[in-house]
Amino acid sequence: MSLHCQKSAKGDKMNTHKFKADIHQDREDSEAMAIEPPFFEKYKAILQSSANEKEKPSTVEGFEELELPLIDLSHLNLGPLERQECIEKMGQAAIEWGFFQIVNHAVPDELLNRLKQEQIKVFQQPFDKKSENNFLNLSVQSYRWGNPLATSLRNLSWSEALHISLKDISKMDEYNKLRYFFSLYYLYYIIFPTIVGLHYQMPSAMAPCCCLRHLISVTVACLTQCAFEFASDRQHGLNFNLIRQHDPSTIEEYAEKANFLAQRLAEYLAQNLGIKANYFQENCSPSSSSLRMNRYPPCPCPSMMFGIIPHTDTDFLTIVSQDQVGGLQLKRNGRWVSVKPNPKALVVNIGDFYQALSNGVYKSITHRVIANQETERYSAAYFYCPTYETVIESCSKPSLYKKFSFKEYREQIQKDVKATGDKVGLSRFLL
Ligand SMILES: O=C(O)CCC(=O)C(=O)O
Repeated sequence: MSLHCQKSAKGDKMNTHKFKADIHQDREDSEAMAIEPPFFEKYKAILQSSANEKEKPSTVEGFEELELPLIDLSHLNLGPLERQECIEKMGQAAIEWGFFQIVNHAVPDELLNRLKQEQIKVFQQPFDKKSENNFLNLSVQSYRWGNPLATSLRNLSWSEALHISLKDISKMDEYNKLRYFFSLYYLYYIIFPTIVGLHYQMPSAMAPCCCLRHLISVTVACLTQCAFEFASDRQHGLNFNLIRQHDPSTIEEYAEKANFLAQRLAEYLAQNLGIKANYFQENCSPSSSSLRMNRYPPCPCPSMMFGIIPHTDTDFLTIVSQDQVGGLQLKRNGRWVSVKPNPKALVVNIGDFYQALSNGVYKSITHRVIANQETERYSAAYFYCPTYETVIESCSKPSLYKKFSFKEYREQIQKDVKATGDKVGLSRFLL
């Protein structure tokens, strides 16, 4: 069954999309769309309700495109003066924009490219596989799409995501570890005996026996590897493939680098506020943070919905790696502005917890991603978070906010989202 988004004959491309329930079976379409989540099916009721037309969000008017303040992290390694200037510039951006971009961040382009390839491989799998419990050995909530709590045109989103808690990345890596085991097996039974044999110039009488042993070892190693690959492909419903297509170690490598970078950025930002240097080391651990890989498929009706709905981030700070398609927007002085993508930069934004910790000095800014009719977009957001028990308290007095733990904050969000469809966020904790 599919719902089609139709353009009126005369009207403006962006503003005159009309939805019509056109329910039919279209085999070719559904095969081509096998990877896509069933957005239209899910949003059918909201889209069909003409009353909701009035609620249409304004996502396609001409937005001003701005370059975020640019922080060159290589300046941290120049003299003390340049270092201080760089840290102050970062603080100023966190105060005035809540967003900045960083270059010379020490995450190699090559790794970012590999991460994007991993994302493509993950999201190009059939929707049925992606939404299976245990997809990539992760819990069922890891793969997300659309907005399950959408109630109106104001909160429809056209994107899918794999949200990976860092403590789960190693689960994704189980297959690789077994492969590693087989490589060791190969090394032990094939390479070592060959080297040792050559080294000691074994008597020629023993050579046939040694060859036979090698042959059997190679065969056993290959067959075991094949059996393993086959079993894991079957488990994931994939076609048997001798070379596995998925490499979770890239994701782990990126997450490690992003975590290191996030901690350093959080510490530099803390210097401007007099927060003690080891605050983040004490309260954050890599396993409390998460990586969200996003895919924004081309959206037939970009005037009707978002890529991601407006929100602030529930963390200390977020590091975003995005491709060059664009679509990220932030609210600045009451207006939506588009962030100009920079191929050399990562985007950093302040989250709710840093706003609370800094007593409102650093700003957790509402942002969103607009949907794109033609081009698919990828991004990866690393959310730097404290442990669940960490109590967040303003660093100066009088405090704007009550102190709260991450756990309390999360529970409040869950309640609010259920009751109102909106996260509400920090304003719940204002004194
Ligand atoms: O895709 C982007 O640029 C931003 C992603 C984002 O805001 C999120 O994942 O929460």
